[in-house]
Amino acid sequence: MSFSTSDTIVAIATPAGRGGLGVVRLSGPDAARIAGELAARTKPFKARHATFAKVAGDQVVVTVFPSPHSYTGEDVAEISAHGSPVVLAGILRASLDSGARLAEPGEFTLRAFLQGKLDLIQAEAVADLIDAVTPLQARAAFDQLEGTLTSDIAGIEAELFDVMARLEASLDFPDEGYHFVGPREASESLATLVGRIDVLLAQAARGRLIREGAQVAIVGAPNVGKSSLFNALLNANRAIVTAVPGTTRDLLTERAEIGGLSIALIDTAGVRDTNDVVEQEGVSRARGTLDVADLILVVLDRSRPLAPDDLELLAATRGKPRVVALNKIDLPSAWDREPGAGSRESIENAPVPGSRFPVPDCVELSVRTGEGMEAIVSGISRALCAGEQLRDRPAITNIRHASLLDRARASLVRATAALDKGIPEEFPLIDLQDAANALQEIRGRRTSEDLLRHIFEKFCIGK
Ligand SMILES: Nc1nc2c(ncn2[C@@H]2O[C@H](COP(=O)(O)OP(=O)(O)OP(=O)(O)O)[C@@H](O)[C@H]2O)c(=O)[nH]1
Ligand SMILES: [Mg+2]
Repeated sequence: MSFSTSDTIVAIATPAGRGGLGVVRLSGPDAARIAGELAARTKPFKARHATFAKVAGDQVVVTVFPSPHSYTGEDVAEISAHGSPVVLAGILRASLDSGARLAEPGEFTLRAFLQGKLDLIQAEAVADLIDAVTPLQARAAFDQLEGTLTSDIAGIEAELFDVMARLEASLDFPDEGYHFVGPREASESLATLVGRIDVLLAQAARGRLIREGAQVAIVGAPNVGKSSLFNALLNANRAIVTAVPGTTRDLLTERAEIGGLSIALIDTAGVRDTNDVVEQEGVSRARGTLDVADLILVVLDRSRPLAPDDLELLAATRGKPRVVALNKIDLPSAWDREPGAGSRESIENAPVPGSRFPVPDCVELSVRTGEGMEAIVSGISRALCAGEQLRDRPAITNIRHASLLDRARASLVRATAALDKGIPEEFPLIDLQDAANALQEIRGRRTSEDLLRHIFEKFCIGK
């Protein structure tokens, strides 16, 4: 990744493959000159006007955006051609021959950041927006691109600087016997800032879930209908379903969208003791998901009495985020008929110390008839969001932002405590400086090249 902006970069900005249109984008001091050369023009292009031209044997439309009114803040030329990989490669080659350099992933957005068109929050939001697979992910990223989080952080930073300036002034003019800000007043202002950070952090878990999605594992004894539920949630006939217990042998993972969340749904082998080595491996993988999944969907078959395997899974998932699905309610219930062995009572009294069976997260279901499917979907999203509404978009979705906010908060709390104890200003000021640094890092106003490299290399080429 190059941090120089003195050369002109070029890339195909549209996805690989054939399409109606394809766009080649140039950015840098020579962008307009190169576009002019490719189009064999004698006059310069009119700024921000779509101009018909012939480039590399294709009919194209060229638009030149002079600095600073462009995506990168530099001179930009966009060449819109027919979406043929051959044509686009020809334009790319001609641009390189005229002196452009191939852009690295994210380099256009990096330049926008270096030119001050975007801060780091917004640059990261560009990548999130491109990667979004659910509308909620896209909206949360778009809010950040629009600058909602930027202005929240900037507001906190500005107030922090104000407190710091006044504390420093008190320090610099000790003889005046005048405090620009008393320790009490300073500590109260800082407590307000901690409150504002807390509001942002409160959304962080949900925000991360929206941005990164969650792993949901479907577990249960053999033949209870795990794969059937997996297929139903995916709306696709992905996993093999048969009446033979032990059908699924391996983990199957597919992306699904549930309640606006992007989810990695995992189907697992039915858990039971078996002598079959292949199945044993499947069962051990199934058990392994209990430790890694964000949510466990425990499936029970209500048409047969609870077996020791069911009880074992209920015990193993107790206390973890889980939803219990009672499947096959289209069949007569074995639990009503046989109080004792298979009744709900026996789940509640499953041989595990601690809490009762949590009835609220228990959903009755028939994958065969579809009854209860809506309840299971809302049960999953409720369990994942711990009851919070997913409709509103959280400002904090990115773990980098959350951890820097955590650091700023901790420093503010330390400074507040020191002020309250009457410790001389220079000590709390060290903590306040650290809080300020953390806030500045969020927006990218203090960043190492390594961090920038790390963030921008995840972009696609041409962005
Ligand atoms: N009546 C009824 N049968 C169902 C229902 N859901 C699944 N089944 C049937 O139960 C049998 C087992 O279904 P699967 O989805 O393969 O069960 P599984 O839990 O994945 O089984 P293993 O992979 O062997 O652990 C199949 O014959 C399904 O058609 C349901 O809601 N009602
Ligand atoms: Mg299965």
